[in-house]
Amino acid sequence: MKLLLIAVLTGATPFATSAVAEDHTPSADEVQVAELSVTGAFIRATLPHAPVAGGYMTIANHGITDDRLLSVTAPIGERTDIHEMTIENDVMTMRALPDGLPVPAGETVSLQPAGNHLMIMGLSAQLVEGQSYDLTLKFENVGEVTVPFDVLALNARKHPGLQETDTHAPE
Ligand SMILES: [Cu+2]
Repeated sequence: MKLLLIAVLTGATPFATSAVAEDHTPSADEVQVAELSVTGAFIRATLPHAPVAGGYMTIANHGITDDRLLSVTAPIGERTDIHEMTIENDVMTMRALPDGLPVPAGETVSLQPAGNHLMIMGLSAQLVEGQSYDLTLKFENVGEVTVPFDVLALNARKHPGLQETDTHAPE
């Protein structure tokens, strides 16, 4: 597996024009922090004035220590919750995970549409496909890591750059 190490980015403003030309093609680059790796991070684009947006990614824990995603901060939202999706009486409901999201040793945890997800609330701007925002993830064990989230289409289901790991996934 190709590992691409990305240094933790510092304080990039969402709409700042960068002197350095950047490749904005969604790449699903892997971001590593200690034994954790985050891949396929994306946010769904929003309609104008939409108050919330969903964020998705895959977190793999290659270590021998259980970890936990405690909190997330986004530059374009007042607050970001970690939501769990459950089905109660045939109705899909979501609720914030008060103790964060467990990432057990040796396991891979996916946040995906119709499943657990990040919910960015109080959006300060419309999210447009092709943008990218740096979200800061705080883990109990490995600490903070900044991960670029590509803004994909309104109905995106997965990051196009993410490698297929399970071709037999049920639909
Ligand atoms: Cu939610």
